[in-house]
Amino acid sequence: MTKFYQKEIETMPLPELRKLQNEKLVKQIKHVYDNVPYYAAKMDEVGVKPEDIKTTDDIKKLPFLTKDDLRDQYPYGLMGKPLKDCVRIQSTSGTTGRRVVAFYTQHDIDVWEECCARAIMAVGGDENDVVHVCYGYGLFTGGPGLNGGSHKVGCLTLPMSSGNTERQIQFIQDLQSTILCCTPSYAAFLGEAMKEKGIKPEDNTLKFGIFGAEPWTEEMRRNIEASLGIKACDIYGLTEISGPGVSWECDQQAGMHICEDHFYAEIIDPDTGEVLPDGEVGELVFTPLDKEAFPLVRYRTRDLCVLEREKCKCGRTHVRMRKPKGRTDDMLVIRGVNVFPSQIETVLIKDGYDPNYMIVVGRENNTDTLDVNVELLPTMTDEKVEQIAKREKQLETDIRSILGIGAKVHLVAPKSITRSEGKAKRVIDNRKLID
Ligand code: DLL
Repeated sequence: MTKFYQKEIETMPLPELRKLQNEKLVKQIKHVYDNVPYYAAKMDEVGVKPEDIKTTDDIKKLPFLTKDDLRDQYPYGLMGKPLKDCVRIQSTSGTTGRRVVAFYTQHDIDVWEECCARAIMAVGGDENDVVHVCYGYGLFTGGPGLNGGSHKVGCLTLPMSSGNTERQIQFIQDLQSTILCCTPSYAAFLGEAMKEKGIKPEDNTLKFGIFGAEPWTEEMRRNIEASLGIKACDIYGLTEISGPGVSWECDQQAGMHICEDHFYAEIIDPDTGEVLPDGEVGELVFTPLDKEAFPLVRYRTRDLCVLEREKCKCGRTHVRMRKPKGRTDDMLVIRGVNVFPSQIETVLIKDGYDPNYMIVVGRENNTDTLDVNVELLPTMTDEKVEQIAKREKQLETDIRSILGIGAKVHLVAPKSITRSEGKAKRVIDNRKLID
């Protein structure tokens, strides 16, 4: 039977939900206009005043915010509360120049953790569960978000963080973990590692998985479910809006319910900015309805997906989003980490190479692979094989220190990478992500 963390809100009849959203939106836009001069100026520019926003239908009058605005205003320019009222920051994994830093008041943390608590109970968890969190902890929102949600439900929480697979397996066995939280690629890897150790799916205590932070397919879901002997559910979120828990799948595994009492979602045409009807693919845009410290309005996520309104069998009324189909920008999510081609380019140029390279992303055994082909300079072509291998190792070390994940570097002959007359194509993404 479906479990709920906040049943009344999660199953709220639509007219009541709309009323709640409208009330919150009116208050929120006033809060932003009064406290975020940067956004107030944007509203003034298009001649919209807080009084013009009475219902969610009016939201289309408001200007968008994009990642560029966030980079521009880094770090304090979009804050809605003074620093003394903030208790936490989290940050995206982008490491070049200006990363996105999001601020939280205690209220913001409570809302975020409640959304994660909803996700844990929606898959079937309750206070009897042992929640094994191997998302990264620290600036990344994965670990802290699920950790907080698990506390709210009252589960025994294992703050494992990522890596050290031997120890993960030992703790799963010794502490009898029942809910696994990590990226789907790491879940697949754990499944493989357990198999190699001769641990059968029916021999572990795991029941459910809450996997997200990167795109994954239905095929991958089935593989993970079989290899770990669990039910695997998707969870979505982004640092700018709070972190994991913005939406999540219930035990029906039929799309991710957006916590609509906290986040108003729209789908827009990424080229024109026009709002699209439910069921059409477009860019997902969020307006948090009660965030205090970092209150973004109409934030363009660059994630492409579809919203579905039909009522879910679980009884929840909140809209569902399908798995994101990709992104409108060039950011790659590799093993859950955000990677920009420009980060790799920076390393290459710093190490003395020309920017003639190709990034090849693939997927082997359900884990993302990252290869970087880089042209040798003509002056290097006479070097011995050992010398070239040493160069490759050096680049791999430098790329890892910037990205935080490993890449395989291949130095190739000068002029062997196709030049482009228009925009350069730097990435070949061989992962088949669209269902
Ligand atoms: O990845 C938050 C998170 C942590 C979500 C743990 C779920 C679990 P960021 O690092 O800011 O935040 O990256 C956000 O990752 O815009 C999507 O492109 C992608 N993403 C997140 N969840 C999913 C998912 C966290 N379930 C960016 N499916 C987002 C596909 C996802 N893509």
